[in-house]
Amino acid sequence: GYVYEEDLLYDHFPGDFKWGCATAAYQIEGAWDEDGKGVSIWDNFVRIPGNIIDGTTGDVACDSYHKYKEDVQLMANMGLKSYRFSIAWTRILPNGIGERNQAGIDYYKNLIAELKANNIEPAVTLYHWDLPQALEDMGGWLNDSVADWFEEYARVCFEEFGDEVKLWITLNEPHETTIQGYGTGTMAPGKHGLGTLVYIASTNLIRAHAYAYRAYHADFANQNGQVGITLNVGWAEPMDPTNETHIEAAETNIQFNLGWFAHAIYKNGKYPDVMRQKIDEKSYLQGLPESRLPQFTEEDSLIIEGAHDFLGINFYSSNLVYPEISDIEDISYYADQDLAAPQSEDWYGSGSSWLKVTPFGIRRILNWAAKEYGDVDIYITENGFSDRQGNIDDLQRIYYYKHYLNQMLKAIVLDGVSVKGYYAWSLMDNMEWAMGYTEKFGMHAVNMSSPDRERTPKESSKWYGRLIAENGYVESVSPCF
Ligand code: PNW
Repeated sequence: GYVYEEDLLYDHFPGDFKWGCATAAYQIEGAWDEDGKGVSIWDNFVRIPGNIIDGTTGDVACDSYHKYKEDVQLMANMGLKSYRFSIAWTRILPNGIGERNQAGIDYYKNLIAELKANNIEPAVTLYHWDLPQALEDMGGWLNDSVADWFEEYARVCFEEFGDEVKLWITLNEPHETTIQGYGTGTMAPGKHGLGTLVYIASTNLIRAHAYAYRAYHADFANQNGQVGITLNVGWAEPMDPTNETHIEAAETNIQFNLGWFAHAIYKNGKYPDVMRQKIDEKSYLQGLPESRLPQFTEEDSLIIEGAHDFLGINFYSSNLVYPEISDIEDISYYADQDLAAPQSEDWYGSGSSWLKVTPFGIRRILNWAAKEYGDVDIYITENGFSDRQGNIDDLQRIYYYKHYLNQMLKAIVLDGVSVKGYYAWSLMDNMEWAMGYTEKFGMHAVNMSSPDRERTPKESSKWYGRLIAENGYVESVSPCF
């Protein structure tokens, strides 16, 4: 197993560092059919028995639609500088395109005003997985027109909120939208095409991001904001760091995860070479008439290349990678990589099967991204720890943040990576998608059995508030850390 680097660097973050917490509309808002909101793919997905492990829904969730003022006070108490939340597409455009819903627009205007009144900057995600059902009925992310639909929605948001919002995230984790939504079927809309549909959806997700980015810089540049995308990636550590084939497999794994979406946008308008080569060759050997990995048109390629003002990374955990040739009959995104990516038995666990505590990974992925994509501004748009009990005294969560954030500090101060901000996932316990309310990531507990959904600060929220106040690690206060 990998030995943790537990030694702390006592130093400060840059003076204008953006400290925040993150949430997503479906996971916290509730009010699923109030005030003219349209139906999203998640509103339907949760109603199919077996999809959500505890049989719950986000119909009410944390009721943030009604309790947003209280939520902003929780943030103010921690001294947050910024809040990352997502807009529910169906509140703005109930049918995905066409008619606007004023009550939905007003909700976000009020939330933004409340944040500003407390000196908290909004950082807005346009799409955190809740596609309008009306658009899914027309093929959703598999229909090439979705890039135009998304551009229309993005333009409405820029127009309505752009005077106040200066940090825009187009898509949250397109990797999960496509893998879980169109591959394994574990998330809405629950389609199964792990070696086929996933690459069609990924192509349209990348196009949609780029169309929204170009629309902003063509027609809303006077708003002076920045537009980027949020991508999730685990650090891939070679199982044997002295073995060249293990190093190569780990590199391949990062290209299939982060590079799948980042390469075209941050490098050259194309999918990573290793994906092109492997998927083209396997498609041929599988007797298919064409590669399962689409090509971007030349026109789209030009639109996509360079469509970014920053890179958002969601980072949680790591894997150990070694090469393993897969069966050619296996038509799957995982088989396409020809590798195995287990997690070490020695790594401390969490409330989520996939989340092992690996602080070293955040420093390594930040350095990897800076080297691969040049000196791009990076935001960690999510990072956090789950448990099952939801204990208020959450020392494990504090341990996680303390060591991950110190590794991020090392990436900034010792390695010179341009990290501009950090958003903890999450402000409060919430609807954890297919895991319902069983996995808790919050710095605040929410009483889900009470109609008032009372919030209670956990110890981690206090620890985070102290870190923000110090803007770094100070040896003299380390006992209370
Ligand atoms: C993110 N993985 O998803 C999402 O953006 C959040 O909405 C979610 O609540 C949070 O992480 C916690 O799960 C992820 O398998 C889904 O590595 C899967 C993975 C990572 C993040």
